[in-house]
Amino acid sequence: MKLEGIELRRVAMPLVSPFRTSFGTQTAKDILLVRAVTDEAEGWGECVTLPDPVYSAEYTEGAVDMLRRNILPALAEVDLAGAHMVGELLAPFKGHRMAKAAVEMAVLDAELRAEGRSFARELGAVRTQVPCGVSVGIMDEIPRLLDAVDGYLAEGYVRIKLKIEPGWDIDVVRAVRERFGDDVGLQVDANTAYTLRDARHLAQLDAFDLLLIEQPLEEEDILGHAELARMLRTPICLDESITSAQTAAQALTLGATSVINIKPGRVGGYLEARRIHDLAAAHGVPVWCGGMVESGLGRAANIALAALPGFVLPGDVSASDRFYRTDLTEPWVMRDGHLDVPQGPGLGVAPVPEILDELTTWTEWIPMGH
Ligand code: OSB
Ligand code: MG
Repeated sequence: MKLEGIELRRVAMPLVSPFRTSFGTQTAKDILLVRAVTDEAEGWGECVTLPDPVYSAEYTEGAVDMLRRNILPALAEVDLAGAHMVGELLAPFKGHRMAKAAVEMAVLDAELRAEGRSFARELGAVRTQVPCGVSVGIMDEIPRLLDAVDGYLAEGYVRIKLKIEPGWDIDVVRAVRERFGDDVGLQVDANTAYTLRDARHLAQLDAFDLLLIEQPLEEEDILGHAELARMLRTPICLDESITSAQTAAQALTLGATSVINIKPGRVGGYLEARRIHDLAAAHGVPVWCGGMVESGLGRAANIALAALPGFVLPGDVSASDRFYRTDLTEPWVMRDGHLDVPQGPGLGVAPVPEILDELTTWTEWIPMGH
């Protein structure tokens, strides 16, 4: 396989409704795509950065700069035999895992399409369908939230995740339990909005039999999460803090997390995501697939990952219409609370040309010949 060039592309995708988390409100996505063109096939990668460094240190303009300045020049210098080489080639550059992940995904897609193999097969999927969870944003008032949850349950989602922050937590969870009962799979995500001083407050969540609480404390506070874990019955699940298999191993050893949210972009790509899956499985620790409001491209790869055996909890793997009226690809449609794992070569889906053209705001071609 010979990498001929990489196209960077940005697409503007309106969201069906504002999505509010403890770090801010998104009303539209400005998605950075990476298209890897080889002599045999082309592949797509999706960069999951947000416009501002409010979820993690990365942000979209920074990813574009890093791709141009360091990542793509490093790839241009070598004969790239496949996606397995990307991580090691880029290891000299610290951090910037979402930017690295996007390139690795594009190269992997091109490689797999050329060979006629799917992401699911390559990663080790054991299921042909995955159950769908949905992440529900913070709202202005509880009745509106209950209407939203009611709608998602009616559509068939098998698990609800509520975004929480101080002032939007215990009462909200109680209201959802009172209205929808104890059988609904329910979890919460704080996106680092609390401190250890809130431990007794957060312990009130123990009354509601939640699947887990995601990332209550700041990203770097592994020991704080270990201490909090000893004070709560609700399992702690790290998201932001887990940036690699190495940090995952440390967090597990220290007792800071008993479940892991695996997001490929956050950890540098689907191959590192699989390593974390394998590590967690060896520890008997359940994992689930997180989301970053991906288009149909990133969603396809996430569905394939979520079909690995250790993904025993439903992920933030929802249908296209959870976020988008028009997806870049054929829409992902949920049936009976599940999505079908894509089985075609590579991602098994590609952007619809007319939709891609219409939503594209910028492109840049970077040749790779050397
Ligand atoms: O913390 O899981 C998170 C979206 C953007 C940034 C961070 C998070 C999220 C979500 C949405 O919760 C998950 C999805 O894509 O469905
Ligand atoms: Mg999260």
